[in-house]
Amino acid sequence: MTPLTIDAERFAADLAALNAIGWDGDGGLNRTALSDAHADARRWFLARANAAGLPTRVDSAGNHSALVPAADPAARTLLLGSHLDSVPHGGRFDGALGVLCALEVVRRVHEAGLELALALEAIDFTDEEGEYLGTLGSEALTGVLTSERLAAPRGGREAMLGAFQRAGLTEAELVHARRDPHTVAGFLELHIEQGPALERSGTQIGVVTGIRGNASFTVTLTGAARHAGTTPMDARRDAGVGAAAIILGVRELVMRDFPGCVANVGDVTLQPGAFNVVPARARLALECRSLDDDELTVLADAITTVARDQAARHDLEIAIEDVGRWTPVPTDARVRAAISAAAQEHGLSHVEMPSGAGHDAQVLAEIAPVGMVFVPSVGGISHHRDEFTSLQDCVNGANVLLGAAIALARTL
Ligand code: HGY
Ligand code: MN
Ligand code: MN
Repeated sequence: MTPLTIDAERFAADLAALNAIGWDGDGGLNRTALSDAHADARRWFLARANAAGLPTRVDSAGNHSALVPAADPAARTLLLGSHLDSVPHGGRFDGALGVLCALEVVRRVHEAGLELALALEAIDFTDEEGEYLGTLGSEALTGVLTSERLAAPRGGREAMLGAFQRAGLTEAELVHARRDPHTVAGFLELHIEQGPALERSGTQIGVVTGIRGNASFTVTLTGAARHAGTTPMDARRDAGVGAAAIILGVRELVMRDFPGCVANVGDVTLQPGAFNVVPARARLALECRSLDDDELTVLADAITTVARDQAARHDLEIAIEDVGRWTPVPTDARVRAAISAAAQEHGLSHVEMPSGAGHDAQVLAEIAPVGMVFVPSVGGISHHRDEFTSLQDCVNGANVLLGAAIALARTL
């Protein structure tokens, strides 16, 4: 029996329309969480769902959903989705492709009039990328969002509360987005790989085995502002030099002692920030990642030791603040099997592989079995305007998501 497939023409038109929302060409995609462009994309999502005759819902964490109820009103729900927010100057496929594929899956199930044992829900989670918090919407839905996290969000508390206000969200209401875990049968996420493996091996579908964990910190170094022209080089407490020493020291540590891990300093701000003043303060946005939780702890400790040693060497005070920790998680064998079977059914090559990037799926794993479908990223590029996945690869992924969702709605 030929498997149900998506409406590729409608899907392609929707992908082009969605890609344009927040796209500024040279600068890439600027659809950061709770921005105007993000709100435009979310309105577009609801409108497309309504146009297909699907009921929609927005919860108190701003998660946006399109629903296909099951015949039995007490049926649990299989969630499908990802995130419409992007990093600054990002790409058009990260997250957005997963939301569009989920929308197309629920539209096709609805149109085909399939009677499934589970309700289906295409969901767009709020602030996955961490403009403010990181996986905010999925943490609110699973109930793992804590007041400690909200007290020290990666993007700054004032900025987060301001964004909430503009978006009509309130911190107090976030907790009401929590779902009874017994109502969630599972979570399926389609995502671009964001790395080079599938393209290099010429494989069409990635069946994700596990998702890397992440420990994020802000590191603040304090030295002394001095005249850059008159202060002897050996008499400076230069926070900028300390920051550079930490960046290089962390890279050296990870490449020498943690081969399967990564670390990144994605932002450095120096103050007062003038040509002719020795920097008194440096703030570093630092993260590190591992597929194993114990290793992540050892890695994070080793990195903070390097930071403290370099601060001491450069006669700087140091403050290190933990601003987020995402646990590495395995995907569920049943979900992996359904994805592999769907790829097989569509005659698509597929391979099991880990995810180097973090995803909402690793948060949903706290309450339900999860799985991820990867499609190839051209050149392995992501979080950049050149991020690209071919239309055929997108359609392949959506068809696999459709097949896996139908199978899981009968077996989970
Ligand atoms: O950082 C990540 O891995 C994801 O893009 N939020
Ligand atoms: Mn993503
Ligand atoms: Mn991303």
